[in-house]
Amino acid sequence: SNSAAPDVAIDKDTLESFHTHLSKSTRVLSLLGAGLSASSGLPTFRGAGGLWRTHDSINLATPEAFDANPGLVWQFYSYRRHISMQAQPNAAHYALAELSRKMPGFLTLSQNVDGLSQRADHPRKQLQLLHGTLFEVRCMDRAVCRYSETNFTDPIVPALAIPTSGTDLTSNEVRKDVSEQLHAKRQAKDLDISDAAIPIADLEFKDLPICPKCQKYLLRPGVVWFGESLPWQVLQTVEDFINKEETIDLIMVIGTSAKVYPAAGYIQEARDKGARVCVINMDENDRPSGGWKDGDWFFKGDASVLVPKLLE
Ligand code: BV8
Repeated sequence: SNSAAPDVAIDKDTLESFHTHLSKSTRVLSLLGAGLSASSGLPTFRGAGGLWRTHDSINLATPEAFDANPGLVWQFYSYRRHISMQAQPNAAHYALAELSRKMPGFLTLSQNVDGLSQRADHPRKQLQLLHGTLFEVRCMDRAVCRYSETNFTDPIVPALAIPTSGTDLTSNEVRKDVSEQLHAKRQAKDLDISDAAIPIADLEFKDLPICPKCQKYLLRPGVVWFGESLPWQVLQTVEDFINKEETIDLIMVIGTSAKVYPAAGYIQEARDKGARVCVINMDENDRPSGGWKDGDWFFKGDASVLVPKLLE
């Protein structure tokens, strides 16, 4: 559910000009980022409470990090699976799903791996998961074994249960206190699993998810790490949409710092096909690189409040 965000004042004329353009649009893209799920309680990667701030993303979201310390990387992803499953899609996720049903030419490109768009019944054919999802896991051996599965088991293996600080959890009083501490820690600052409250257990290979098919390699999260290519079928689908003959009317850039490529590059590609740009962001400084054009819109505020207003 949405945090009780203060109602966002939107300039009437600006909103009207956007609604007029949207009503005449047939080919529309959206590029979604972590800010879309912020109101669902999930931490973003940069800015206040950003995930990466306490960790260099290179430490946690690369194949090298996984090879070097699969236990640490799995604790990071197991935690994000846990909080993503606890979270609920917000009004913006539902509004985007609704627009998809009304507009066959609307394609959503999501950088988010939290699964919330899927749980808002976003039509699957109109949702491209640029960076994969936390809820697919696959064998590390992509050449021979190639096993992959959809998996919502939390924790995926017992050793990845969110460790408490060794507190005896028998009494409810203690359990309540620990969960409040963990929750407070989560809300108050970055996810820092190197913190004392969530000690990093030294997990052995045998403690981690092992591929049930080949029984030789670890399973890994089905996300795209830095330095890895986006799934070729996703790249193909997006390029096919963009390279169609007709122009693109609009790209909505929602809750993203637009710093990660090639995802962020789609904004310019849409512009090159005639699209006007509508940015929805909490921070007025987070505008896509490549300059601001006449006719673009910028709506400052919480996506979970703004997006339903813009798409109604
Ligand atoms: C690749 C999955 C090559 C894992 C992620 C140029 C071209 C190509 C590549 C590169 C390039 N330059 C650099 C690179 C390398 C790299 C890259 O882009 N690095 C960046 C840091 C410069 N790119 C790659 O490595 C990509 N791969 O290019 O491979 C290749 C090609 C062929 C063959 C082999 C290799 C792969 C990148 C994918 C990485 N994986 N995620 C995981 O999630 O753990 S990226 C991850 O970070 C997310 O998926 C997301 O994409 C990104 C976070 O960005 P945002 O979603 O924008 O979140 P952020 O916190 O930054 O911003 C939140 C925004 O919301 C803020 O603006 C904030 O103000 C706003 N906000 C907050 N609250 C709200 C709000 N707005 C509205 N309402 C609110 N309530």
